[in-house]
Amino acid sequence: DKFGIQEALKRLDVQPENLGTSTGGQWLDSGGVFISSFSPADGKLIGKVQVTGRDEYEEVIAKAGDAYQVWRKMPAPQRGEIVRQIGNALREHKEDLGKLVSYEMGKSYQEGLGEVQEMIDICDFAVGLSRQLYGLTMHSERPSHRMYEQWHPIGIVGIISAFNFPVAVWSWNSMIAMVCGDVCVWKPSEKAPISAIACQHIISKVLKDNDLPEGISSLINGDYKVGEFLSKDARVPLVSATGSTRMGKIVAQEVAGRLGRSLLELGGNNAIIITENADMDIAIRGALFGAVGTAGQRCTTTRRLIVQDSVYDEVKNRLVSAYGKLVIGNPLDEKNHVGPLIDMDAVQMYLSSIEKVKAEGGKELVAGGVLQGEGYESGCYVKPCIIEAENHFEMVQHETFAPILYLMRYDSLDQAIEMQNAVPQGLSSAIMTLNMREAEAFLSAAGSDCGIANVNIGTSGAEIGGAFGGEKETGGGRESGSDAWKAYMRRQTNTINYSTTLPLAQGIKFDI
Ligand code: UN1
Repeated sequence: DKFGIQEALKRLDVQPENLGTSTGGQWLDSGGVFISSFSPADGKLIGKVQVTGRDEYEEVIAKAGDAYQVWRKMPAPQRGEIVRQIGNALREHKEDLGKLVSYEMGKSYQEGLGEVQEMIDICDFAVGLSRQLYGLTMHSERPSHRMYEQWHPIGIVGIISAFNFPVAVWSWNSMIAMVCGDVCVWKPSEKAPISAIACQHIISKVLKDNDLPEGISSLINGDYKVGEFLSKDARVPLVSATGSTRMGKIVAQEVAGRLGRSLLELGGNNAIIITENADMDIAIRGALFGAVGTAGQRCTTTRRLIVQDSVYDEVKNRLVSAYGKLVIGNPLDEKNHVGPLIDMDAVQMYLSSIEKVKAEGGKELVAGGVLQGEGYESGCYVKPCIIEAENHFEMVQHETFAPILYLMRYDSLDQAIEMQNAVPQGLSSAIMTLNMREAEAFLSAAGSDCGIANVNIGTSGAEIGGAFGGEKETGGGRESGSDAWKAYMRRQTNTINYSTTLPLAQGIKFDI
């Protein structure tokens, strides 16, 4: 146990076999089957987590409903105080949790720590927000009337998270929802359930230490069938789901079928435009981290590089040489840059995407392939690759969750922006340029159509303070910072008459 995983698991209260259902007060035994979580880093079993059954789900929802009665009446700044304590508990466990995330998901230890830092940051943000859930006041058209709006909690929020950010994206949702007065039910990815178990232990302790009712933050586990409990349940007014566009379309339809709300953060197909006016050092570094960071498994990963003709060869040569220096291996070993893919299915998708794009005419500049031999026993380590391709290729239009970077050329900036937008997804985008006209054109109404558009920064690695999410097949939802909190509340418009008569709006006369 060279990296101290067993010690970390112990400190995080993770057992070899874990119940998968928790109300935050108690763990429920469903008597059901267990999901095994294997590390893509070394192929070893990390632990098992029991799948939630219908009965335990019912108990979780009942407890959540009861807790909501209490939680919604607690002043928001007091709820913020609880979230502040959760942030501090996460600070105490930052190294252990970062290590577990790295080991279970396969991202580098640095990125694992970064993920826990995002959780801490969102807690701090939510604490401040708990005193800033502002509504507007309006001027009534009627004398001696006051009109204003207030934001109330919405109820039980279902959170379905993905394997690639197994804990941070949950925290964006749950910490904000909690200060808003909602109670949360979390279904983590069945590919990274142990990280969720560890978080649930941390959060349950804070809730218990404060004598709060169980049901404020619950955990359920299993595959899409357990996710369906949430999306089909009218007692869950909001379902926030992160994952593939395919999954999002199903969740959206199920939730819409009962006129619930969904908040979706789905696939990306993010591009960086590199113009002839780019600072090339920044452009290459940004593209490199964007494309190979987290082994290409971020929804913000850079998948397409759209490069101006006159600098195309320079970009190509510098990238090919940088890829040659990448060290691939165990994510917990800090000398490695790139870790494994999540599992063998992901490796198959990676391989078949490369085959398909080659069949469409793509040309490999840096060849892909699966690594074998010592240190690569899990079978999940692949080589980041670069393929010269065209934007309209079917595979280029598609999000493959792997380190495959498509390189394309452009002539005029208009053409580059058109290419950048000509995909079904709309999450993140970037332009590398020192030219103000180019940068502003890219950010204008006729520029990037994505939810995130950066200048001289890659497509990934957003800060929590902004609203995170994207357009088109990315699902339209916004999470995390700015006013994303509004999605977790219901708005109420209040008009109060303190006059001695009853004037009607629009001057309507109605006298008897
Ligand atoms: C995701 O991949 O689902 O902007 C989230 C980023 C991270 C979050 C990614 N802060 O890359």
